[in-house]
Parts: sequence; C-alpha cells; structure tokens
Amino acid sequence: MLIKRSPNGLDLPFSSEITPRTVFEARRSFIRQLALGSIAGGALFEIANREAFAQGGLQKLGAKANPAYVVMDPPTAYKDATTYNNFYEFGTDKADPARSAGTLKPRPWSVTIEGEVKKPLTLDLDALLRLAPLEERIYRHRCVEGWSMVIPWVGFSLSELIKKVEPTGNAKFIEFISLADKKQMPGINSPVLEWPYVEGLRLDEANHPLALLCLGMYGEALPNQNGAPVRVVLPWKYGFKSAKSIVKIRFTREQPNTAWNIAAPSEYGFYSNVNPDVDHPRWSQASERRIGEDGFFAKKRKTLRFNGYNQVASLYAGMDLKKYF
Ligand SMILES: Nc1nc2c(c(=O)[nH]1)N[C@H]1C(S)=C(S)[C@@H](COP(=O)(O)O)O[C@H]1N2
Ligand SMILES: [Mo]
Repeated sequence: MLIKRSPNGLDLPFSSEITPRTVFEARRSFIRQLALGSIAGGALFEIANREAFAQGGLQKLGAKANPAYVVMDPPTAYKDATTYNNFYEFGTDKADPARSAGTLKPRPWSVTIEGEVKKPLTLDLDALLRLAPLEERIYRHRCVEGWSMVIPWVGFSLSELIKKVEPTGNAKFIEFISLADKKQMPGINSPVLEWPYVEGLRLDEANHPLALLCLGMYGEALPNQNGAPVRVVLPWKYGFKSAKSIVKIRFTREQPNTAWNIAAPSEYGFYSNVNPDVDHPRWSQASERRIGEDGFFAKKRKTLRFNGYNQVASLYAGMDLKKYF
C-alpha cells in the first residue's frame, strides 16, 4: 500500500517543533489509524526516517530498513532518545550525558577483537561501517529502571563480526569493554561503577540475529550520549546489557564479569532478560513507562517477556529464569 507523503510524513509533526500535548495527540491519531488499517507496516519506517532528518546534524548513514524488525508503536522522539540517557561515564543524571558527552571523541576510533579467536583483528570506524550492509531496525528498548523507548537503530547483526574473527572451539562467551578515559569522560572520576564498563553474553546469545552491532540511530551516526561511535543493542535484555562506546571485544572460555553485577550482584544478574515475572528486589518489573507518553493520564504499559522478542526463547530452553535472572 502506498502512503502519500506530506512534508512532515503522515502529518506527524517533527518532535522539535511541538509540545508534549501535540505529540500525544499525533500519536493517538497515529495509533487509531494503525488500528483502522490505514497505515501499513512499511509506513512505520517512513516515520522513523522522517524523524531522522538532520536532527542531530551527524553523519548520515545509508541504511536499508529491515522489514523483519517492525514495532507497531511510533518511534520515540529523537529529542527524548538523546536527552534522557544512562551513560555513567558522563554522570548519573539522565540529562548529564547530553550535557557532558561533547568531550568524547568518536573519531578516530578503533575496536580490538581478541581472545579465543583464530583471527584477532583491530578495526577502525570506517572498516566497521563497511563490514556488512547497514540496516535500520526499530527495536523496543527497556531499561531495568522501568522506562522504555522505541528506537530506529542503524547497524548489522553482531554475528557478522563474530564470523569474521572465527571464534575457536573454546570461545563460550563474549565480553564488551567500553572506553574509560578520564580526559574524555568526567564521570569515571566517580566510583559509582568499576571502570571500564564491561558487559557480556553467552556466545549463542551474541550470535542471535537480533543482537545488533550498532553504529547509528535515526538514520545518522550515534550521538555521543548514545554510545558513539559503536555499541551493541540487545533488545530482549535490560538496557544496561547494551554497552556503549566499545573499544574491545574479547572472546572467553569463562563467563565474564559485568559492571552492574559487580556493583550489585543480588540486583543485576548476568542474563538480565526482560522478564515481567521477576521483580527487581526494590521494584516491580511488570509494567513500564514509555518515554514520550508521560503525563497525568498516561497509562503504564505491560512489560512483555523478552521485551516481546519471543524468538530468543529457545536460547533459554530448560533454564530457570528466576535463578538465572
Ligand atoms: N558504557 C556504558 N554503557 C551503557 C551504560 C553506561 O552507563 N555506560 N548504561 C546502560 C543503560 S542502564 C542503558 S538503559 C542504556 C541506555 O542507552 P541509551 O542512552 O542509548 O538509551 O545504555 C547502557 N549502556
Ligand atoms: Mo538502563
């Protein structure tokens, strides 16, 4: 089905020009149109691309929408996705990264891939951008704190990179290590976490096609506060698993340590799959607040198991997900 293009795309105004109330109404009518069937799946990409237009003024990334990853909710406004962030290297307040991450230098950049691989490799940013065709994927993004967003990311499956370095038979896990540079990152003077920020996955999780090596969002390079120039995005897990500004990827025999597990092991497990049935010790995980839908009458949304990505369920067959939280 063909959708007629208006300058703003389906009459959804640019988020930078509008008040929260108009956003709310535009979204409500958008959802109504979706329900009435007057907007087809492909139009969702249209919206994402419209919201992308030059808002960050960053390098444009030519990415092809991957129709396998469609979310039936409108993407979060670029403004919200880039000013409400967790990136503790730049401070612990949600507004800190947008304010302070200007000191991060995303170029030149290189990522070293080492450990249990036959072909260890160091790639600069341009080599990463050329490693596989860039795709746009619209993913739900659920933070362990109870809020969520919908973000059009740009990147390709992490498995493309894994394939290049040829893991040995001993490789069972993969570890992601973020940059830790005091000169660029004021937050690492604070002992709130151990630095560098580290995260990890089982190798079969990392090879799941949903696991994204991410180089951009909203059609452009990643803003610094979102983890420039390269991060991972693991949409079935809580947001903290998705390490930002990665400088090293290591293949290991043993399960790696992870930053939040080191900080509070009883609160943050290695798996951290989104699970409405397993509460955080200090709060429920049954529902979430969608950023951009806040307001007095905004209803909370029910959180979905694996954040709605049931295609990962077979990775955890036979595991007690209350024990392996
Ligand atoms: N290096 C690093 N990566 C990080 C974090 C961090 O503090 N440092 N925060 C995590 C958390 S808690 C979330 S919810 C997501 C936030 O990503 P976003 O700001 O792009 O929404 O990044 C994750 N990756
Ligand atoms: Mo988070």
